Amino acid sequence: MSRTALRICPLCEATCGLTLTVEGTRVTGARGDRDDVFSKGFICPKGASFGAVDGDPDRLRTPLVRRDGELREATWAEAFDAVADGVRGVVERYGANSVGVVLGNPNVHTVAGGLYPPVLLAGLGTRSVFTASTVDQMPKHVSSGLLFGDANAIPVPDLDHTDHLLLIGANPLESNGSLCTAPDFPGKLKALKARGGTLTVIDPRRTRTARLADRHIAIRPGTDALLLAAMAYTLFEEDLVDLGELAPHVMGVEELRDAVRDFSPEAVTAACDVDAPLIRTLARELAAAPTAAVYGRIGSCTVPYGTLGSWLVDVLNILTGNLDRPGGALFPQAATDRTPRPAGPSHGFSLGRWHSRVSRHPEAKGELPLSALAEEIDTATAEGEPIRALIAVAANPVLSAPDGDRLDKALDGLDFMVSVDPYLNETSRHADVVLPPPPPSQSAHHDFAFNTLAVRNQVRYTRPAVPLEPGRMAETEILARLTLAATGMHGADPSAVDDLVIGQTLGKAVKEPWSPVHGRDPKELAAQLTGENGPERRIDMMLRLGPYGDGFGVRPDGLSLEKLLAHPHGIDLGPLRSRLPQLLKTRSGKVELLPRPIADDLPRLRRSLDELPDGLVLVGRRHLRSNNSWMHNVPALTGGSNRCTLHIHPEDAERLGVRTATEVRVKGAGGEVVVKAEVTDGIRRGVVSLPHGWGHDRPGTRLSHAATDPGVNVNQLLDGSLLDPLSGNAVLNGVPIEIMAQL
Ligand SMILES: Nc1nc2c(c(=O)[nH]1)N[C@H]1C(S)=C(S)[C@@H](COP(=O)(O)OP(=O)(O)OC[C@H]3O[C@@H](n4cnc5c(=O)[nH]c(N)nc54)[C@H](O)[C@@H]3O)O[C@H]1N2
Ligand SMILES: Nc1nc2c(c(=O)[nH]1)N[C@H]1C(S)=C(S)[C@@H](COP(=O)(O)OP(=O)(O)OC[C@H]3O[C@@H](n4cnc5c(=O)[nH]c(N)nc54)[C@H](O)[C@@H]3O)O[C@H]1N2
Ligand code: SF4
Ligand SMILES: [Mo]
Repeated sequence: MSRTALRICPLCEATCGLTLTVEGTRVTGARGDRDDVFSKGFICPKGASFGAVDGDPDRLRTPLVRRDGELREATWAEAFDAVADGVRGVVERYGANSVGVVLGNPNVHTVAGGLYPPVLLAGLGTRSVFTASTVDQMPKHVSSGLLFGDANAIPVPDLDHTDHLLLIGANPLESNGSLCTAPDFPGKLKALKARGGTLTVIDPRRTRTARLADRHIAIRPGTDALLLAAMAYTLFEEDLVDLGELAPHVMGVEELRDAVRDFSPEAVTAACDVDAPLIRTLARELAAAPTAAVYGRIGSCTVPYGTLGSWLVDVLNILTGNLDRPGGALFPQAATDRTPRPAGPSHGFSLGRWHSRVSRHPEAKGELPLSALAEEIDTATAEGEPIRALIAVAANPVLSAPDGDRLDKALDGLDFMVSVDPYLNETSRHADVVLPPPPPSQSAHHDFAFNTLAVRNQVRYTRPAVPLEPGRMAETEILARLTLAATGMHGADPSAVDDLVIGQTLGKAVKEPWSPVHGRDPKELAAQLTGENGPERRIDMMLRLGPYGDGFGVRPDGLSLEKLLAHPHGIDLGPLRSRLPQLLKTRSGKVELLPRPIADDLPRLRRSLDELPDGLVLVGRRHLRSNNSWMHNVPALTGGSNRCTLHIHPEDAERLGVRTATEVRVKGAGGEVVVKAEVTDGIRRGVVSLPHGWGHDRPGTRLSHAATDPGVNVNQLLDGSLLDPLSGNAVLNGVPIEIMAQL
């Protein structure tokens, strides 16, 4: 007997609603949910393979604890005892900063990852915090923090309404979009063209997205900030600056004009390898379009000028009056966002409040660069203790962070390590305790992060599609118990964590004059919360306090968990709307167009004009049927064109004596790999490309299918020293390398 169940897909940022077919406790099929208010039936090959991903026989079923050097199956009680001993021992001997925490990408795809890590970090009080953000979008957080005073205020292109999209270093036809949650991104680009709009793609590779574009510009990697600065220059020079309704909310326009005066199209043309007249055309088109949006992603962030590039993306949106207006780039408003407070000056955004111990990298958003994790573990300094215990949640930094080999060794030297991970993989094999979450079908789902980045305001929640298997523990409970064990409260009831957060949040809300619950009794409010467990009560609280909430009875038509559960396909909250100046949290209460740290970093960009690189550089790529480091174990999603090969242009290949399927040795500052070449004119001359997340050939892992075609770890070519200085973000694109054909 089969039945169906709804489940929001957690496999990429598009958050499509799926209808699963369930037989017994097994997911045997998945199709797009046509009634989903947001995704309306869209599904991609990964979502269609949900059952295979969910039912992978290599997923761990019980905790593992290291005994006599070997990871062995253990009970949950034994595992948490070991965590409490391991972490508390290190805290007591060496202090809180000697416990490192690494939070990986899937935390933004789980309810547990949204709710518990903040409590864990606050309870531990460690500054040794590393996340996937610093190999990804930290430059965007920093530029938003500086421009708008809020690192999480990230404008998204209004894909459904814009007339002109300038897309930089993103390949949504493979990735399905990022920092822009849009189910059927490909369909939205086609619709843009069908309604007469234009699409320009800037990418050193002729990607599937580039092939859809009206214009593709194969820029030299790492030089987008120069190109964008030259566009800003052109807008000023040709008198095309028009802030429109934004004008009263923006300061620093004249200072900006001055700051970009060295970056004329003629000055940057050689560095970018883009003709100066074309740069002028790009600027004019942006200014002339009825509405337009500039959007940059991985290729614009993971480069030496990542923060400057991310800043310039929004600068162009602002100078052309496209920020915060329909058809331009807008700020979403999620249902679980905090209650909007009245507009006005706020505390602003600070950078570099402390520094990493070894290389003195500044913190950003409370995090240190993931690139520095290896040295923070393996290097002793006079300033303090190295990291001796590590808590890794949904993170595989051995494959995803720079200097993979060094990190692989460093993890072996830790006194204690715990991984919350469904797999025994390249990173978790080093752990002393592995705590496996259940497969996604057995977890509830809500997108805390991606709803703040979605092209339409909407809210959806799905309860587990399949009951928890006997012996399993929900990931919410795993993280609650881990938090208790690591912070000296081992053994307490996990709901204590939720009650603590609920008490604190309501206690604060009743004191805020703009809150719908101002002046009420937090205990009375807490007693009203519904839900089957702690995480659901917290979601109910967030919804009811939020911008669309029922305000605990003040707005009876407003949102609550109960109301959301009555709408299993979600609730549409309408198109994105203008939100300025309300959301600004800068000290001035305005958009600060030329913040000091940006102005201070511009001379570095200026100097890059004189440092034209010779030699080959490496960029990354993604494949539709893959996802970072953890989906190569699913047979249905591997093979075909989804392989770890080195893309190289025919002219470079010929010069180097390389042919398709030739083995080549690739050498970078951090190490080398040997990999098969794939000659293609889909990449520009002087640039080669390797995907990340491969290298599944290590002993002690349990990834039986991935090991049959392991690929190589591109991140062992990096040495961790190349960073965007403002954000600490790793440079993963435009990295100098050498290659030799293997004889
Ligand atoms: N060279 C290069 N390197 C890159 C990139 C690049 O473009 N080029 N991209 C970077 C980017 S953008 C990112 S986000 C990072 C991603 O790198 P990571 O943050 O390491 O994330 P993933 O590889 O997606 O998965 C990490 C781990 O989460 C586990 N996992 C899967 N599902 C769950 C779950 O439900 N719960 C838990 N607890 N664990 C789960 C997986 O088994 C895996 O071990 O890689 C970065 N590395
Ligand atoms: N199928 C699939 N989907 C995914 C993922 C996945 O691994 N697989 N990962 C998810 C994650 S964690 C993220 S962060 C998103 C990322 O989403 P996207 O940013 O869309 O990801 P990519 O496909 O890596 O696209 C980056 C593009 O930048 C180009 N590029 C490289 N260097 C430069 C440069 O210097 N300048 C310019 N202009 N372009 C450059 C690359 O050639 C590449 O085509 O995707 C998410 N979705
Ligand atoms: S596009 Fe992303 S969210 Fe949608 S089905 Fe595919 S993997 Fe899942
Ligand atoms: Mo990412």
